[in-house]
Formats: sequence, C-alpha cells, structure tokens
Amino acid sequence: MFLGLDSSTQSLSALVIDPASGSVVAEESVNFGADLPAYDSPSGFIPGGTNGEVHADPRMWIEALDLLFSRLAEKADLSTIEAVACSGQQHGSVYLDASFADRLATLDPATPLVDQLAPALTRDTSPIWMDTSTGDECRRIADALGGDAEVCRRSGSVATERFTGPQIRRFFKHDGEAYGRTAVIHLVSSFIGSILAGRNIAIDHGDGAGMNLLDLKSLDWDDALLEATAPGLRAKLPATGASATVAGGISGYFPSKYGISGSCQVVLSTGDNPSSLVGMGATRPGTFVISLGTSDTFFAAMSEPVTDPNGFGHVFGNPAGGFMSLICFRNGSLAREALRDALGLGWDDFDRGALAQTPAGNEGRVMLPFFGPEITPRHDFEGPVRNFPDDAPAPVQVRALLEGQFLNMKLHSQWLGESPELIRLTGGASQNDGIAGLIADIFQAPVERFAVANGAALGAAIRAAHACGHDLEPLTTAFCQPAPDSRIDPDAGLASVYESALSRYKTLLTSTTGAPVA
Ligand code: XUL
Repeated sequence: MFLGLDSSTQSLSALVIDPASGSVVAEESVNFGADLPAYDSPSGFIPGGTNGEVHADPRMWIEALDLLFSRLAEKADLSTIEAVACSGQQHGSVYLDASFADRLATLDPATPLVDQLAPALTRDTSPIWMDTSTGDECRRIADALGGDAEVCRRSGSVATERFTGPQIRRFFKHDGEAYGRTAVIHLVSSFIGSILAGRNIAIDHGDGAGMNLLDLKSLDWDDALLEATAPGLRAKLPATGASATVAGGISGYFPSKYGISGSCQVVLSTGDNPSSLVGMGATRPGTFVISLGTSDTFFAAMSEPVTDPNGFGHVFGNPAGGFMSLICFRNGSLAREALRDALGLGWDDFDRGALAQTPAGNEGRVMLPFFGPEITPRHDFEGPVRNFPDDAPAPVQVRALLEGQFLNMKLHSQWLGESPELIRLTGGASQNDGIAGLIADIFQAPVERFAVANGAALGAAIRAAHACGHDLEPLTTAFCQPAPDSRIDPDAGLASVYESALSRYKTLLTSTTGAPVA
C-alpha cells in the first residue's frame, strides 16, 4: 500500500492505494475550518488580512496531521504502507529556528506534534498563495536582476506576489531579527514531509519552481535571485531534489503512535498542481488539465520549457521529469458564486439551464469575468466588464460569464504553442455537463472527468509507489481513469463561433486594460 497526503488551502486529506489490486483502499480528510475551529480559519486562512496579506497558522497544519493519522488508523491497517508522499498548496512558507532539526529527530509519541514543533516557529503565521502583499518586493527583485524577463528566464516566472521568494523578502524587511533567527524555510509540502521523515527534507523541482528562486536550467537555487531576495538565504533553504527521490525512513513517532510500518519510506513532497498532473494521468504533453476551484488552474506537461512572454503563466518541474506549465485564474468559483448570488440562481439554473437557453457565442455578447482583482491578466478589476447592458436576462449573463472564463483561459494559454488532444477536468464545477461541454467547444478538444475527486492526494500516492520502483504507466492506467460516460466531445461546427468570440474577447480586454494581449 502507498499513502498520499495533500495539505490544501482548506483541508488535509489522505488516500491509500493498493497497486496490486488497482484500488483506492482508504480515504480520509480533516477540514481545517470545521475540525480545528480554535484556529478561527473557516476557509483555511486567517480572515481579515490587510494590504493583500493572506496568512494561515502553521500550527493548524501540524495539528491536522495528528488528527488525520488518528482517523486513518481507525479505518485502515497502516502496517502495510510501504511509502508515503505529500502534496501541498503551492508557494506557502514556514519559518523555523535551529531547534527544528533536533525536535524532528527526537519526536516523542506521548506528546502531540504541535506541542513539540510549534516552539521552533520564527514566524507565527505563514503567507499562502492567496497573498498579494509583495508588489514592492517583486519590483525590487526584478530591478536587481535587470527586469522581469530575466527573472522569468531563470526561474520560469516573473517575480510574482504569491511566490515564496518575494514573501521571504517581505519577512526579512519587516522582521529582520526573526529572519535572522530563522534556520530553515520550508514550503507547505516539504514542511509536512519533513515532519513525516523526522528530518529536514529537500524541496522538489515541482514545488521549488514556485519560489522565484530555482534556476530551471541547473535545478539548483539561483545565486543572483537569492541575493536579490534576502541575505544569507541559501543557508536557510533545504537542498533541491527530483520529485521521485526517497528522502529516508519515516520518523519513529508515526509507527509507535499510529501503527504505520516502521520500514515505511518518505518520498519528497511536491506542490498540489504538479501532484495533480500525476493524479490526473497527464504527465505527458497533449493532455491539458483544468481544475475548477476557488481559483481555476490550467496546467499541462510541456514538450519544451517555453516561458510566457506576458508573465502570467509559470513553468514548474513535472514530477515525472521535464517541465509543466501552470496558469492560475483568481476569479474561478469566486466569480461563478458572485454572479449566481447576484442573480439569485441555484446551480442548476446557473449552468445547465442558462446554457441550454442561449446560443454558443451569445450573439456577440462578451464579458470580462472578473468580480475582483485578477492575476491572469493582472488587473484590479472592480467588477465584470460587459459589451452589453448589465441588466440583460440572467441566462445571457451566465453564458457570458462562463464563456468569458474559458475564452480568457484559452487566450492566456496560447503562449504554450500547443493545442490539447484531450482535456481532463477536475474540481467542484467539473461534474456539470454544461460547463464541461462549453470547455470542449471552446478548446475544440474532448473533455473527461474523473472518479477520484482528490487528484492531488492520488498523485501523491502514485508518486510514492513510483519512487519505490513501480512503473508510472501501469499505475496511471490503473488509477487515472475517467468516470464512465464522463467524456464529452467538442462540436466541430462551433469552432468558428468561438474563434470570433475569442477575438471579440481580446478586443474588449485590450480596450479595458490598455495592455496589449499576445
Ligand atoms: C498555483 C497556486 C494555487 C495553489 C492552490 O500557482 O497558487 O493553485 O497551489 O493550492
């Protein structure tokens, strides 16, 4: 058996797979808001942050680990787990002093993890991926390197607010003393992995590339980026490593307390998007993944490591080798929910109903679907922009929003220079046939949905098995299958309708933001 964990924004979940039978044998989850109410973080982060700050309490993540294992041990026999790997929300960082390594090495099963590890924190709260507070830091890093194009050439992304390097710089600037006391900085994924391993583990190339610090050519930390970010940073960062690396055996804490096998191996962690690439069976170019969540993400394995000249898209390590693209759209469910609530609709009228009542292309009506600031494209939208009256009937508005979201996605993924052979769709709204069909028509590619909802945890379990000698191909064949009857083929007759819609969308975007769109 192999165990995959995913520490996401809202929950920590676990999934156990048995490669011999090709089945998922156990699944368990801890919801931060509902299960750990003492942290006052109903959605997994501390509400009310100012100046774009969005932080979470890392003690909540530690406490969730004990709770998750206690629940999992009740459900499944953990003595047969051969290896564990972890996935984590990307970019978030945890800051620890020199005592952390000793604390990890001497974990006592009689005392909760949080009591043993929390005293090592040098920063009480962790900035997470939703944080947009580091505009000044990004500019400083880009200036020091001679411009954003150079930061992007080295690290695969322009200096980006939520990325870890700019976040580290902000910490150094605002609390230099605590930065000085910091001995190690982890990503969320490598932090959880280090607790499991009982020692500081390396940061993999998948999640490491989301820091604006990793040189994509050498796959080591980049000295010029380190220097532009904060002093003495190399000494505070774990080493880098390939995702499929066994970091070592599990800490004795987990076998004594939860009966997990004492010979269980810990595989390096990765970010939730690289992990989902594995869990969605999309580690080879040609398959695009679209994940519909709080924010929508788009990612795909890359044939060549090209970068986005406009600086919205990112390049991360593909856990199966090579690279992947990632584009994050902040106005995902956030926007769908805002319009649904504004029109007083239920989900059924919202998607199936409205789409059935309106023609593809919406008779030329277009909406920039941004109910709040957007990162792709980067602009402080204060609400959606329409080329039609804002009191138009609800079905027209809903179609305009959904078409706008996926036209925007198509437009901002063109830098990849690749068209999808297949799209794999995941996340809450993916179950809706109307939305899935719309995506198939806009991208002119078949869309498949999956039986396993948590692609990131599944990807982690598959990575654990892969790093321990199982071939990736049979694992993905066994576990990454679309749900029966979930495939929707595109209507080839709509290709030209959506080509015209894309050019109308581009015109509206250019005239609104004033920025040219490639
Ligand atoms: C990716 C990103 C988000 C988080 C969500 O760049 O910021 O997708 O990884 O967990």
